[in-house]
Amino acid sequence: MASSAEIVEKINLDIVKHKGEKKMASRAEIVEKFNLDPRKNVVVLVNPSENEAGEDTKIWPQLHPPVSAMTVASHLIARGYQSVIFDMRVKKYQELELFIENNSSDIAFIGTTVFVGAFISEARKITSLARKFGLQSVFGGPFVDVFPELAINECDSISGPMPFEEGLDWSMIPMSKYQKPYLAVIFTSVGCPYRCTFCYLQSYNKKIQARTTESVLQEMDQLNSDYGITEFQIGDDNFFTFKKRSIEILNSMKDRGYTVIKCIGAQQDFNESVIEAIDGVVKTVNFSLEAADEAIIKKIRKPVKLGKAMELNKRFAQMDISITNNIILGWPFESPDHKDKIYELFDSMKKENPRFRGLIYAYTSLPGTPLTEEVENKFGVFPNTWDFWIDCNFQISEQTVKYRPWLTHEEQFELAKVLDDMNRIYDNNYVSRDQTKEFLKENLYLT
Ligand code: B12
Ligand code: SF4
Repeated sequence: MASSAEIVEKINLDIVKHKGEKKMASRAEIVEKFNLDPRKNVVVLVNPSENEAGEDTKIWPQLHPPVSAMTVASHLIARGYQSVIFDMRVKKYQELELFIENNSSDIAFIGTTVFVGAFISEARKITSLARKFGLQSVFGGPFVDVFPELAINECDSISGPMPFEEGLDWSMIPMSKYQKPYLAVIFTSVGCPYRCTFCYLQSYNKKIQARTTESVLQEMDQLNSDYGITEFQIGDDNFFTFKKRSIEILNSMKDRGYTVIKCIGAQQDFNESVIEAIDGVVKTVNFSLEAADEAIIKKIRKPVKLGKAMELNKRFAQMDISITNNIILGWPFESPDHKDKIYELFDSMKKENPRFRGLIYAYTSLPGTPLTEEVENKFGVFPNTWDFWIDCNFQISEQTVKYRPWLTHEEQFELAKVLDDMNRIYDNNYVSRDQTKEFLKENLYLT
């Protein structure tokens, strides 16, 4: 059987080898690859919801835009396809079905983005809908990249990640100055050079791709002139992979009076010139530690040092910059005092920087990562089926205990309580644990 990487390579929609160079597939090549009717030129791209369709805006007033679908749509539009995005977090299935029914004679295919979790079962619904109207269902997205051989059984064709050079056409979704319902999240790059063993980037060979400074600024300028937006979030896995480029982007943003509400970087990349460029333009920096214990940090190959985290936290406090730092509890191979080490570390970070926010998650095995493989070697292989990964998310529930076989059910529900308390204490702007507890007690959240 061909490996996942070979299958992805074989079916990749947009990259075709051309005398050793990469070039974008033309419309004719897309027609050939997917066996499409060349007369049909409408593509429906569906971003499934993990909640009931159309309900997300009631829960969160601001949503991450459907960037995956927008990226695919931008490619297809450039090749003459009219692309329509249905984001099922804000739309109902009846609306999607009605659109398909009214336009089925023009629809070339229905494309769906699939992440691990509830998105998987939603994607299955989309295939049924496509079949009802005799249309092709095409899947892409991070889960498809990890398990192409499972995905292909659930649809008609699959496609790997696409080249990533141009900005997105934001007129495909409703945008507004107030960033409702969508935040202005710009991806300037994808991928990361580090090799943390738990990270989704290690599940498959995701290449680093970075856009030019000009293309990024052009996209921001467009959002500014169309909607008056001056504040942007940067969605990159690691914005500082290519420091010179990131510094150029930040300096040009400063010149234009733009700000970055949040960006993510790996601790190692925050050198003097990066910190200088961040000053006065970035409001929140996320540099995650993932663990408060050097032994775990070494085991997961995270390129961080706890001492440097403290220094950075202090520097950012002086610059009035907020910090968010993700940490994971419940690692396989974790020592029992990890919890205490997190309390100790986050207490000191909060004391140094009242704008420090710690976000604590339960470790959950993600499909295909080296750490999941290690877990499987020790605790047994997870079923290699489409259905198994439907419940996968970072919350602890009856449905998700199966992704942490090194802990009993009881231990996991105990862990859930600790996470709850920790998040209440550190995910806010109070300076000390005592001060936070006082406040929460008064507000009856914490007993
Ligand atoms: C925004 C986001 C979310 C948003 C979803 C927003 C949305 N679109 O609806 C929310 C907050 C809801 C979310 C939730 C979760 N997420 Co999330 N999320 C992301 C994030 C940060 C950005 C996604 C993105 O826009 N990427 C940028 C685009 C350009 O890249 P892309 O998605 O890979 O798309 C490319 C290709 O995949 C392909 N492609 C994509 N779709 C399609 C469709 C077609 C038809 C084709 C042809 C090609 C194609 O082309 C695109 C361009 O190259 C990613 C991390 C990341 N940096 O990617 C995690 C990520 C996708 N999430 C992940 C996870 C684990 C989760 C959660 C399970 C976490 C949790 N809370 O418990 C939940 C899922 C909940 C559930 N049970 O269903 C993992 C997925 C791992 C995997 N192998 O599937 C990721 C990769 C990060 C991680 N932590 O490891 N997430
Ligand atoms: S530094 Fe972050 S994005 Fe990079 S491999 Fe590690 S966890 Fe993944």
